[in-house]
Amino acid sequence: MVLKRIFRGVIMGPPGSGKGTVSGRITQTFGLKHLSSGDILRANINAKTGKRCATNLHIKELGLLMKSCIDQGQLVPDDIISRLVLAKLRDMDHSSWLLDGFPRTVAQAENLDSMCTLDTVINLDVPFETIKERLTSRWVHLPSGRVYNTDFNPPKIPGLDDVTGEPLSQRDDDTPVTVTRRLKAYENQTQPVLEYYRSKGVLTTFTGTETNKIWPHVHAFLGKKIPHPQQVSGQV
Ligand code: G5P
Ligand code: MG
Repeated sequence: MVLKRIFRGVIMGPPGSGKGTVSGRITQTFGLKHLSSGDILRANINAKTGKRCATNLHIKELGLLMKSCIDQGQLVPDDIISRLVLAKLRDMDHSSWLLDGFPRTVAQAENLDSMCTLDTVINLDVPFETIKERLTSRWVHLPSGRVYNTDFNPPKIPGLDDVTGEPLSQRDDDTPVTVTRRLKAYENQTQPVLEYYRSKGVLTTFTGTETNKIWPHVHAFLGKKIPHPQQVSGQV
């Protein structure tokens, strides 16, 4: 019997560096589960702010708090995001996974350390100027998190998701002012996390301006860590 090895990975990088795009390729190639903290937050906001019942007022307020942080380009408080993400990871205990967008502060990294040991942390290092151009032409399918770009990877039919045919939308936090704030938050709060993982010896950085040029290097790197998709347990 072949023993399936559980793989634990994190993908980091500034907003718009291609974490979602590269994660999609990694999960397809290597059969890992993908968990994006931004997608979890947006799903929670949709669910919570939609509730009208008075007894759920605190839930609605929590949704509004998360939305207001995201819309202003600020990080959601550590305790809220850690609780949401760690709960999802507990449900995926027997799966191999790739975590995208978490941790974003040293406190979040310490919370993650308290529940698992990471095999690798991939850091996408893309210049801020490149990122600003990309985000204004990004379109997303909110229910699935699938990402498009009118220049780089346009949908087959303009404005519609390739898989479901549902309409695409633009994220409220992709305006130039909010993107600048998100990049500032990344510099101040998330860059120290890179140092945290570098000192633990698990960080590998991939530098470039084009995902198609970065991807072969990520692919080769992970290929050595995860030789065959069937050896990885991606099932829940
Ligand atoms: P998110 O949702 O985690 P960000 O800001 O970290 O958001 P984002 O914007 O989702 O990151 P990405 O995933 O790194 O970007 O990039 P992507 O979507 O794959 O690519 C961006 C665009 O570029 C797409 O249109 C893609 O098609 C295109 N593209 C990719 N490669 C290329 C290329 O080579 N060329 C070109 N031309 N285009 C390309 O977090 C959102 C908010 O949630 C909160 C925060 O408020 C955050 O701001 N949040 C947290 N708060 C606290 N702690 C946490 N851990 C939190 N996580 C989320
Ligand atoms: Mg993303």
